[in-house]
Amino acid sequence: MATKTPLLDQCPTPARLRALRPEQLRQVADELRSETIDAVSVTGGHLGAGLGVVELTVALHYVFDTPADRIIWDVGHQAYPHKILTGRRDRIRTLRQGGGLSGFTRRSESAYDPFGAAHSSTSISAGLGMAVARDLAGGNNHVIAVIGDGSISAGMAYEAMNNAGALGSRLVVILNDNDMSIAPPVGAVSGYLAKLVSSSQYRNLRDIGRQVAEHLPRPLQNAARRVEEYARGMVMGGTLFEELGFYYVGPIDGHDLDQLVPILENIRDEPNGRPVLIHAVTQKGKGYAPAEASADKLHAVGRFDVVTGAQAKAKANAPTYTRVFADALMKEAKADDKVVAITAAMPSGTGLDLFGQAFPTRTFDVGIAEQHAVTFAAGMATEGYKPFVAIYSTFLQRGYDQLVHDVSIQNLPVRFAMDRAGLVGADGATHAGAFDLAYLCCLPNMVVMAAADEAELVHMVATSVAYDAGPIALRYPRGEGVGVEMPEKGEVLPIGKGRIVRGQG
Ligand SMILES: Cc1ncc(C[n+]2csc(CCOP(=O)(O)OP(=O)(O)O)c2C)c(N)n1
Repeated sequence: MATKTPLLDQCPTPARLRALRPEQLRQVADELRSETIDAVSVTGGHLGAGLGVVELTVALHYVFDTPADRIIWDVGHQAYPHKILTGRRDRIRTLRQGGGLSGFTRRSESAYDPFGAAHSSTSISAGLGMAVARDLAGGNNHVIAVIGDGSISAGMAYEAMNNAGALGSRLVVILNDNDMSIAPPVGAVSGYLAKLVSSSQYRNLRDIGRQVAEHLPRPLQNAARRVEEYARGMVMGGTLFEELGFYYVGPIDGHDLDQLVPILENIRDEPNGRPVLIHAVTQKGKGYAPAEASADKLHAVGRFDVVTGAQAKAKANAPTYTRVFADALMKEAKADDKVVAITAAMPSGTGLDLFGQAFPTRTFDVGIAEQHAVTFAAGMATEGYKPFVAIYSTFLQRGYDQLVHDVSIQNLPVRFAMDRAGLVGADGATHAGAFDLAYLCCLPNMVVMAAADEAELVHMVATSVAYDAGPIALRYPRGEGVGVEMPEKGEVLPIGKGRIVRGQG
């Protein structure tokens, strides 16, 4: 363990955390942050997101009665500090190792993980289900969903908010707005959130409301709330979230425990609950200089040196399949101006960051919106374009009816580039590209190709550019190729012809 953590040592469970005085929480957060950095330096994994929610994690477990109160972390990649605080500190250096802790939340791992995650944008739906179940059973616990500004770009989040507003069940949504997805966030909602945050006049008036709330005894806090509502009405009119039926609180500083704790207490003690959305502004990678300085805020890392932030990188013997795909597609796109590329918030993971530099007007990052990505591609295909939808095999599952109904049944020539096909290692079962062969091969009109090596991948990219008769998918694994000699140019392969390869002995 790198640094001394005297207060964190006293908090093996949230119950012990709740015995501390509020003024001790700042130190707990600092210790929790350094413990998170130290653990991830040993295991690798998601770092930036967890560092951004350290204060939120402390405040939530301090104010709410977990695990009876449910905290649902969207995606779950930011939950390492939560794991440290909820009885798993002794195993935190087994994160993402065989037999160790999952890199995401998992129900079987802890009572403090009420919902398993890894694919994004499920938290509000799951939380609403829990809230409604509580109401039916006559319970009175709280349900809190924490969702990032990237993950709130997905359709599912809006389906859930739309329903929550109509049902009026008591549910707390915390929008963790760090102005980052893995890459910078895209789209109109991201612009809208930035506008909310930058409205400083609004913030000043809200601060008045907050100060009043802090200094008055409980019954008078309604007056404080009226100040807040007045402020909101005067400056912004209703926010999008209010139009959806939520009580909107924010933007607040998600690293300021003196602000977070009283606001969460106010919401906890609100007798006539309804859906509430707290807009917390945070900084991804907060408190660790190498993370704050890096372009992706160290979203995901290998093992690293805590002092320098330098990551241990194994020497590559061959280019990655992702890189080979991107290079091959760029070559094809130079020769054919109908080739366009689509990613759902994964430009670097799919290699489309490179494609985007070469062909910015022919590259579309649609946000975390796989369903939309597939149908958007289908629309482009109807107009004679050759869309390549580059999505990890596991995330394409999100767009399955779009694959069936919009692409396959209409026999539209959409090209699916499925990265991370097969097992993916440390991310575990939720990220394994295990099902694409089963879910694609059963569809009408669908051609499915699997590259045996990186040279074959180049030929398959060329084949899919040339193939206009219907949908076509190519799958390739995570990581490096096998080191075969690379062709100068991709060749169009005959469809329906395979190769039998036998191993020795
Ligand atoms: C359905 C789905 N698509 C893509 C991903 C890959 N992914 C993991 S985290 C992430 C970014 C999430 O951004 P945000 O919610 O803002 O959280 P932050 O990492 O910024 O805290 C993405 C795209 C995913 N987990 N699930």
